[in-house]
Amino acid sequence: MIKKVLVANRGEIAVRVMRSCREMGITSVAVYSEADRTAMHVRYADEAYFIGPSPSNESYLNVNKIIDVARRSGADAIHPGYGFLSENAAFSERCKKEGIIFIGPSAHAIMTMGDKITARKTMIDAGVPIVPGTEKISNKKKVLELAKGIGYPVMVKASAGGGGKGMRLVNEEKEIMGAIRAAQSEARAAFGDDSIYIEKYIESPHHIEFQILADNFGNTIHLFERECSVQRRHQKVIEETPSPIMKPKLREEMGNFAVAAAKAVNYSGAGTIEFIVDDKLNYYFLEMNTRLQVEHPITERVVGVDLVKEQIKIASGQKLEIKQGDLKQFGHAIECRIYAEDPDNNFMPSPGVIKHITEPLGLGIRHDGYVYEGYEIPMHYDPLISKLIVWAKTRKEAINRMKRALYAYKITGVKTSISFLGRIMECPDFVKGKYNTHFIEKNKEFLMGSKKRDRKMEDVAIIAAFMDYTYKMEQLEARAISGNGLSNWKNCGRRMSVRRI
Ligand code: MV4
Repeated sequence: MIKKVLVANRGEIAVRVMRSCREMGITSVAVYSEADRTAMHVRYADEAYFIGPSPSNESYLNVNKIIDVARRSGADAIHPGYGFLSENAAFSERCKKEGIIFIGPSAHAIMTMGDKITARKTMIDAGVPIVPGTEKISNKKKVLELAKGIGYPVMVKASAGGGGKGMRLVNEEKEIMGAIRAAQSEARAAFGDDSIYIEKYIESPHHIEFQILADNFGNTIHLFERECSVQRRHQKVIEETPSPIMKPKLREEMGNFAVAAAKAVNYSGAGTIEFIVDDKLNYYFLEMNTRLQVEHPITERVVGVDLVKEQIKIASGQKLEIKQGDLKQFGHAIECRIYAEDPDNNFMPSPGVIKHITEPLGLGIRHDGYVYEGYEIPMHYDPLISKLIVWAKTRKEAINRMKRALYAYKITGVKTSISFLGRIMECPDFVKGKYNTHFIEKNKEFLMGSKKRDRKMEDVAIIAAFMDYTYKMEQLEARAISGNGLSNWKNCGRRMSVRRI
């Protein structure tokens, strides 16, 4: 059994992982950069080691420094969290060589799924449906023929890409050569690999992903779906489970394909199979994320499983105790990602010192964060402040609970996305569950509140407050004049004239 875990991450996810370690009686080891000397994960951990300058390349991404801390601290395992080294095949392999347990999948699984062309081939062999498209484009003369066969519009995608990088939409034949050149040079610069392929463009898709768990004895289960279609520039904003568009038969089919996808790479640990689903409920494998994801808590809440605990148990060589047939979804969970950014200024990051924070509390609320009053959010990393997760028996109650929680959540010192998230909870398309990946773009008039819709409400509030104030002042003054003992010190004898409505 694992006794000591080095958490090679920071922020809310480092704290999240350490919480499960503590419950399991496992000692946690933090690593931290210059900017993170006062960070919560350092305070929370049982031990903490400095690993260098603030830029991630010189600290959280420095494999040698992290392996060195694992050695010095005597950690028997490393949890990579999400981002940073979590999907780095070379790091998984290096841990293995050093005799340190990597809490995650093998280098083989990471590599196969990280290369989208190889992943597509692997899915075909496993019988998992993929988006109609090509293999690697090697002969540019054949491109026009291949694209015509698929039918426009098509997408040109980088094999090393994912999360929207190295991707181009092509509406008609005359655009395709330019799109290929653009995608290739973007991919070469970002990944050092300019392999590309072509896929049919799915018009207004849903992004639905399935959580899976696999042990090292051939047992693989899925923990149902998460609906992740509320996103902005390939950044998820809100996730919920169950998906409003899911049906029992579809869920079972997709869940079985998710398990087959994981088995095809001999997967070990927690992973996610992403599907793209069109408006006729046709679904296609898009990619696999070989890590614990940001939005994992909604699955934990509705399915009743601690995914980090399961990751650690699997990595220490235990068999999965959970059977597929034992699992069911109970109620509804929604997660809002709270970012230090300014929704009224094109979501510009807003790093700075947290002056005040009041976190929402009460029935059905989970708050995964790491900031405290006086803490300065560094500009070097992701501006995620926290994740607000609510649970209720029904979707409608969960939305009302999220509204209540967002309203109670106060942060000053930095700009946050809290009010923007509140407007999503009020947006008719979201409330009805009728939304796809174009939701934010489609509803931007409604959601960009403080410039349009909300400004009106704010004005009404300001006018009402002023009327209330002047009314009270007038009463006070009236009392002063009638000689009740109060002097009219505030008005210095000036008479306020107010028209009461
Ligand atoms: C697509 C697509 C439509 N058709 N592929 C975006 C991120 C990357 N993971 C894949 N993405 C997409 N691939 C085909 N063939 C539309 C998207 C897409 C998208 C996917 C999931 C969630 C949000 C998205 C937002 C815009 C585009």
